[in-house]
Amino acid sequence: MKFSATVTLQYDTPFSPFSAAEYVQGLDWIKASGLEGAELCISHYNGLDLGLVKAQLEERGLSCSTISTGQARGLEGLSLTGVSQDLQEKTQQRFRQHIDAAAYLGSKVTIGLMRGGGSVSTAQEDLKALREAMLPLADYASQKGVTLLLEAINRYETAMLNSAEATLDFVVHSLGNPDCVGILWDVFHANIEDIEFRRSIDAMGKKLQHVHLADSNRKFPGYGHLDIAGVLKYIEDSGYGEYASFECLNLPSVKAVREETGPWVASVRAVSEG
Ligand code: LER
Ligand code: MN
Repeated sequence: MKFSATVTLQYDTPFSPFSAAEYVQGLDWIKASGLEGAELCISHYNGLDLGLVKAQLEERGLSCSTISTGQARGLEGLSLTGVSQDLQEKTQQRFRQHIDAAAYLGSKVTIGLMRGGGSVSTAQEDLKALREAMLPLADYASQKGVTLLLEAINRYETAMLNSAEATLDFVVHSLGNPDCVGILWDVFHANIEDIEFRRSIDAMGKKLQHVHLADSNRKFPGYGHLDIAGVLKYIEDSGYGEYASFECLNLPSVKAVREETGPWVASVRAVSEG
């Protein structure tokens, strides 16, 4: 298993202990903490020098694990479903740019909140609209050799695809199980929605392609009530070789997140290797 942490390139996020202006320091911190990659939050490509970012990663021997795309939902109202035709087209175009960037960086692309919010009463139509929006993106991603990560997100943030099992069912039965679409399983969301962690991990099998790490209260691992090290050991023992990526709030403090990430990863590695 590889580890990464959130780094934001343009707009600040509560999931990174560094501001966008400090993103190079964020990369230095990831390297010094012994992680393999950065999960890059990219909102848009206007004025973004991706060649520079790639060089900054390479100088440090780091990879980009996945491109986190959701900021543009809040900032620009972009969404694959439930918005005007114009915004849907703009969202398709933005995802094609993310896929091009991922092909260049050798990363994956996340589809999280950009799926749209949906509603419980329109669930069937919402998922049909999501299927229609995702199929052309899956075709494009497949041509470019990029994996799309569809994230299971809890019901307080979207009505669509809350649990691992619902997301798996959608990928397999609605999208036709394309190789280029995997599942992003976020332990914080799973603690709200899933029946049992090991059951989800077993059900997802090889479709599990990325993991987000945060404790039950979205604090740094160890500050809530989840046995995250145990969950990671189970995932690792199932043959998982992709990323586990920190996406926790800066709680209990920025200082704690900065100082504890390296030792926490080292302790998890010691357990899985021992
Ligand atoms: C995105 O990865 C996620 O987990 C959302 O909850 C962000 O708000
Ligand atoms: Mn997440």
